[in-house]
Amino acid sequence: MTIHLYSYFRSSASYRVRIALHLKGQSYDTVPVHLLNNGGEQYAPAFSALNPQSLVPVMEEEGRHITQSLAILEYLEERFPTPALLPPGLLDRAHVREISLAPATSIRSTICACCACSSRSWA
Ligand SMILES: N[C@@H](CCC(=O)N[C@@H](CS)C(=O)NCC(=O)O)C(=O)O
Repeated sequence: MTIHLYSYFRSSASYRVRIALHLKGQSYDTVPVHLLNNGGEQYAPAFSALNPQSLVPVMEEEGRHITQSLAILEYLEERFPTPALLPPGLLDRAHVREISLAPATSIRSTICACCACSSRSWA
């Protein structure tokens, strides 16, 4: 089963998903979405049809698409339980979520330093 990851090389939201895929030993194809070229390829109709928020990452498996990096990470954790990303202890898992939720709770990343995000103020 091939996983496709729509991704931009400088996107922190994308590279957390790339890290998880590598940790879980899952191969995937990268579909590059350049956030600056051509006015931002994330706004191209074909990509906006996949993700109306016009944000990377988007992960595709079996023709279905998942947006939002944290949702993708949770999916990968349940789909490929071994090796686990989350520690076994209940409180330890809560602490991991404390850290991982913070940058992902807004629709757009508030900490990403990629050239598209850093040129904007999200307020
Ligand atoms: N909360 C989202 C944040 C996604 C996000 O902000 N992606 C940025 C790159 S890191 C993006 O696609 N920016 C394009 C734009 O703002 O036009 C997630 O965790 O997936």
